Amino acid sequence: MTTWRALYGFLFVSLALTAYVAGVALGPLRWLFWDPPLFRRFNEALVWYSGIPLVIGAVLIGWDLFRNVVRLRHAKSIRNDPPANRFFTVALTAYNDERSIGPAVQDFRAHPLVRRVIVISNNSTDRTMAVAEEAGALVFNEPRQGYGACVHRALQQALRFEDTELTVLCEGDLTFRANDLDKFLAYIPHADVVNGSRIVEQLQDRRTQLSLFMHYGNLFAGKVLELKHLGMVSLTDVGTTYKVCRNESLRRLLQNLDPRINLEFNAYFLDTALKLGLRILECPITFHPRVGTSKGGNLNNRVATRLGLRMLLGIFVDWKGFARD
Ligand SMILES: Nc1nc2c(ncn2[C@@H]2O[C@H](COP(=O)(O)OP(=O)(O)O)[C@@H](O)[C@H]2O)c(=O)[nH]1
Ligand SMILES: [Mg+2]
Repeated sequence: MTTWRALYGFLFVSLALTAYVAGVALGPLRWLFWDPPLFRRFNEALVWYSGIPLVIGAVLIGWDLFRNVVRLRHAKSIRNDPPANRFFTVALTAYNDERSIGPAVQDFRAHPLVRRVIVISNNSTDRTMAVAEEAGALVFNEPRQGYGACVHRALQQALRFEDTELTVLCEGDLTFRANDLDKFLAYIPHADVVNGSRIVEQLQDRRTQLSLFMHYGNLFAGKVLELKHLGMVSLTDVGTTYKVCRNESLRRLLQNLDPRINLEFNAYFLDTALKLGLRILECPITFHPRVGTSKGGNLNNRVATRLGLRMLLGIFVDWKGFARD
């Protein structure tokens, strides 16, 4: 069930608070410099009428909380279904990542529960494919350019192996490490997809891509997505690639995912899975400095802001608008 009322209620509350704070901030300016009567009336109206969206928002949030979420919480249960087969197929995305892909493949291959590592290169023009192969990975090229196309192909390719039930999706840029697979394994009995969260202070290296802005931006977007699926999930991050999926659930999910959605793909993946009623559970993971240059949303705060706004648009409205051929 999608809790649209709570989501839009939050939008109304945000609008109200913005108007209220702007109104209060204008007060001293008026007092100090300039106070024509019309401007004064506008300023007072801004503060006074900000109460309207505030009430509308509170009613909408309350409606979902007390009518729908209460019902969901009553029907709640803990799933405890350990997979019969605990081995992983690991799929790593790579785009001109020749500096990191070798050690990334070796790191995952060294984990005792990893059956194989596959690398999906996305038209890399450097030695990514050769290095991955030398490190012992099965290597594929995805010709459709873009992070979404690369991730979609990685999941599709991993599902072809029938000797594993668990698919790991990760990036080959050394920001994520194989060590965390043990944490994922502890969580998987309770979920269809265990999604890594990088937004855990104690598990971030000092020099990661996550600036203060990106840290709180991801947390904010995670909470907004949670508002859309109240009572079903707890989220603190929308941008991690690193996740473990049960193959039976992933098969169903993948049919509903459009590979043309690009850098917004992770938030889109979570939103779509939740709409299908899949159980998503977050697991704290360690996050390390990137080796090689970022080509994604973590390049700088400006790029991250644009990506964040697009993710919010996808959550509030729809993802279809972001599909690019
Ligand atoms: N941005 C981007 N990433 C791609 C593409 N194709 C594959 N990828 C891979 O997707 C992952 C995310 O990109 P990355 O540069 O690490 O972005 P960041 O995690 O935001 O710094 C990496 O493993 C890339 O190699 C593409 O066309 N664009
Ligand atoms: Mg990365």
